[in-house]
Amino acid sequence: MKTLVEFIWEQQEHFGNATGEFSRLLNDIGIAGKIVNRDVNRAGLSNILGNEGTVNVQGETQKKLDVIANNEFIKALRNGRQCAAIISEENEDVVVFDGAIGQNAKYIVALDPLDGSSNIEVNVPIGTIFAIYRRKQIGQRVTLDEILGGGIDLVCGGYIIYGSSTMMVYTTGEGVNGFTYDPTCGIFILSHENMKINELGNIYSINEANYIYFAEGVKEYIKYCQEDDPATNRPYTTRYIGSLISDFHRNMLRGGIYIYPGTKKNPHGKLRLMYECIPVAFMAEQAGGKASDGFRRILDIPIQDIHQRTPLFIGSKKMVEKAESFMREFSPEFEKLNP
Ligand code: P6P
Repeated sequence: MKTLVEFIWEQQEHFGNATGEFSRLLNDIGIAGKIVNRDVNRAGLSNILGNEGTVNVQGETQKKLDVIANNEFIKALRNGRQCAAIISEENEDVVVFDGAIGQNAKYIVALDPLDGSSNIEVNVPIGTIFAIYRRKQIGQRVTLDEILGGGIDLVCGGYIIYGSSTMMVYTTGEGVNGFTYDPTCGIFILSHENMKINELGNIYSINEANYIYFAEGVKEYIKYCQEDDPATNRPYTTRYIGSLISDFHRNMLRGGIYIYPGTKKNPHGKLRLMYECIPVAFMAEQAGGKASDGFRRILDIPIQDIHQRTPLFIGSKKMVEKAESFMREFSPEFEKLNP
């Protein structure tokens, strides 16, 4: 049995001269995850279900738990003093910490504190998604120019899924590892070492209610998934939970493809680049999978706005490549729609 803390310190030794700051930051995220897990698990009993009565920067109704989760992560990261600033789905602007940490801490965390929160009332798994960026220079207060001007490097992508069990899954570029939370002793324990996505799966995950708005390439790929061809294990089956982390976690364990495409109405799709797509793309690639916007690697898309959206095709490598081939053949015009 290896705990998250033991694993983090072991990895730190592997990095040789690590100072322990990143390890402490990752542990701070784990602490906030435990607190959010407690709140999510008791939501029906503590009058924290329902809407906050506000909307976030995306114009989406904020659930009470969205705000609670956001505040818990900001508090844990501020107290941990290893993070200089936070980019959150729930905050329009970058949250830069006051004083020395806002200038001298080495890391910036981009966060969707509680993704899929519209599912909370119906007990569907939801998740926290995070990316950790290392600052190229410290000593001055974090600015938007630093973030958008190439002043940061991605060093970690991860999520915490609050499901039938709570798990923390992350990568620092050395493979993907999953830790299951043991509530009886309050620790995350390594349960899924070196996770790998099958090159080919038989599950496709997309909200087909939007079918009439999809690009021809997406429509053709859906038809491909539904064709009767036992030699290629088709028709595939479809699963769509409506909670990115739940759909992605299934892909990590069983293989498959998740698509949230751009449409003629919303060519950039719905999901946000910095704190949803980049973290899951980093993990997908580290697990042998693939992640693109239908044409370009997610991790190569330039960050031009902290709340920028992008289409997302992610999961089993061969399935993403097949979907990309349909996009190239039937919807080449969509390639130009994204910056
Ligand atoms: P739709 C949740 O709001 C979310 O950001 C993802 O977690 C989820 O996959 C997607 O949106 C669901 O969107 O339009 O299918 O309801």
